[in-house]
Amino acid sequence: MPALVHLPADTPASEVLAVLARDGALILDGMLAPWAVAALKGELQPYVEATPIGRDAFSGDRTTRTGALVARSPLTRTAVMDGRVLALCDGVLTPNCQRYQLHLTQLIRIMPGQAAQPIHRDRWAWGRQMPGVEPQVNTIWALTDFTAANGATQVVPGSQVWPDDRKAQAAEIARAEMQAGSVLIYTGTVFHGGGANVSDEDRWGLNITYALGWLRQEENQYLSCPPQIARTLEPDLQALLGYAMGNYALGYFTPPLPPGEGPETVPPQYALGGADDGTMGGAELLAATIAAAGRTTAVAAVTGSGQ
Ligand SMILES: O=C(O)CCC(=O)C(=O)O
Repeated sequence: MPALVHLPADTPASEVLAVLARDGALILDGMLAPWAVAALKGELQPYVEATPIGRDAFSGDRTTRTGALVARSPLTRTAVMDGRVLALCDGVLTPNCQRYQLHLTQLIRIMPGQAAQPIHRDRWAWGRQMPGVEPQVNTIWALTDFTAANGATQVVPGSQVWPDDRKAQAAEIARAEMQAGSVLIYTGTVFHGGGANVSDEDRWGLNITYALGWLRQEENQYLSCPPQIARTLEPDLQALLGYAMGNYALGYFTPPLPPGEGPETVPPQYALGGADDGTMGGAELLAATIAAAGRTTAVAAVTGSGQ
């Protein structure tokens, strides 16, 4: 059976990215101290206990999934904004977008008796398009120890280069066994799935994922963390939720007011009390768009195409 690489939490991002590029997944050990794990669990506990079990065989009939964690859990916000994880998002996602975004927050509790989840790719949420573009970076923060018995995530190292229809054999599947406070990092393209829980204890994993800024989010952050809550958060987190322009002219809105009573196109942060800067995304994004348009015009002049 293959094993996932374990690296210490303070490993430089460049080294972590090299393993992620090769294997599609790895574990960062010691990301949270025991007291921080206990505090996070305590904050999430009332919501987790009140969460009904999954709705279908894929989400798990002995699994609970608790969301809206940016709105509900201040300590989850710290995990979402963890600089060590964002450095990995910078490396994987920024080559293909101006801004990446929060895709999902979910406490996944796998309870005794849960069967193994089908092995899948998370990127299939968007269909089978965009081969060659990595759309997603995932984390699962272990809030209990993850063991082969209690449902440690199944991961197929190196499978990010497989065709969609290849089925992993048992001997190709690693288990993300790790201590509470460690974090499984994996891409949206690597094959993986929740593990079976054949123990008598719950497995708690805090799943926080990030995606290219021009894709639809799995957890609708504008509804899970609406403006009245988002306005209390720090600006970088607001932007990660989606309360910022994703690119030039991507993500503006118009306050639905009677004629003449409000501005027309404004950036999302206007809904949080921010200023309307009078642009469609700021000078930097405008300059990038004009430069790209210039390149396109030059190519068209040479090739005679309109592309
Ligand atoms: O909880 C896990 O270990 C993985 C869950 C998963 O892959 C999913 O729900 O899509």
